Amino acid sequence: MSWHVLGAGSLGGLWAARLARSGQPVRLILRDRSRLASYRHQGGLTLVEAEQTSLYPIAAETPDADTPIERLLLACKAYDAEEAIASIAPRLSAQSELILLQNGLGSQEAVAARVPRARCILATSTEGAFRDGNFRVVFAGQGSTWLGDLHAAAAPRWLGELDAAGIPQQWTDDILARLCRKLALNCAINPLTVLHCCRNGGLAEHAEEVDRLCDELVELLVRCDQASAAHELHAEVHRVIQATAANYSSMYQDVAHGRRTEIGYLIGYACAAAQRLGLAVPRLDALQQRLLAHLRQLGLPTR
Ligand code: NAD
Ligand code: KPL
Repeated sequence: MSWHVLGAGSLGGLWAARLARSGQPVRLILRDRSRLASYRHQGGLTLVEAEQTSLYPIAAETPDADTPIERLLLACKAYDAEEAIASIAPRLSAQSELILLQNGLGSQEAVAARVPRARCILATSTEGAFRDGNFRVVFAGQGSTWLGDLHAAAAPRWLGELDAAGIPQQWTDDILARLCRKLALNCAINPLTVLHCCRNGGLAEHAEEVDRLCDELVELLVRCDQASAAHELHAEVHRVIQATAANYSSMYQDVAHGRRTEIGYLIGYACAAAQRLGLAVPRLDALQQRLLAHLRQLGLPTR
């Protein structure tokens, strides 16, 4: 069965290249004919890893191709996910299985509502990749991907194909807990790295500020029936700050490159969830407001 990859950027490109080189049929879905022409001109997708550069001439098409899509990796940013899935919705059926690889929360629900017949598998990844050119992906950090189904259905049989392709993955019966935990980490770390203009490790000097945010995040997670995601959150946040001390957070990098951030699916999602529950989270709200003001000042989108 063929894989389709919609969102042939950093992570999508990384997955597509590994699937292709393990001999599995893969097709990239590019936004329009002009992107397709540019891709064809390039001769394929380039993956740079461990100082080795390889070109993978993976087949590509536009969303309006008429073949059915049975297995899809959706690897665009959270804010693009709904529109991207709408562009291929007519090609999906009740047999279609989608992996939604977006950070944060909110986009997965919007995507699932657009394609109610398809099976949506949610994913969260600690792998790292970035683009250093057109259709060129640099594999920047080993990690793993957790996959799971909100309806607690069994793991699909094709997970073994990911292992065979060298894509480290684990199946979980509680993907929501994993996504909530990651969301909390991102809320405690990413906005502060932007506002203090520092690497993750720089937050060691703002431990008190981090801890007070964690207090509110723990309360929010517990109110959302996500007590397991809240377990020892403070310690985990400080562990991640130390373990990734030399790194710039993804939000820091987005802002530094003048790119749109995923704010609406990270701290924006958390603050909106608290508001819906009538839970006061003054520190998270204030942090969101400071971040929004900062983005406005830089002329970057606030959603
Ligand atoms: P990216 O910006 O590198 O790639 C996204 C790609 O999707 C781009 O090539 C864009 O052109 C394409 N796209 C957007 N809308 C489209 C549409 N309608 N049709 C076709 N293509 C479309 O993004 P990324 O860094 O790979 O991130 C994807 C998701 O994974 C994000 O939610 C991110 O937070 C998460 N994530 C990324 C990393 C990483 O290291 N890059 C790590 C963990 C999680
Ligand atoms: O996921 C991250 C990011 O930068 O987006 C970490 C490293 C965990 C910081 O929140």
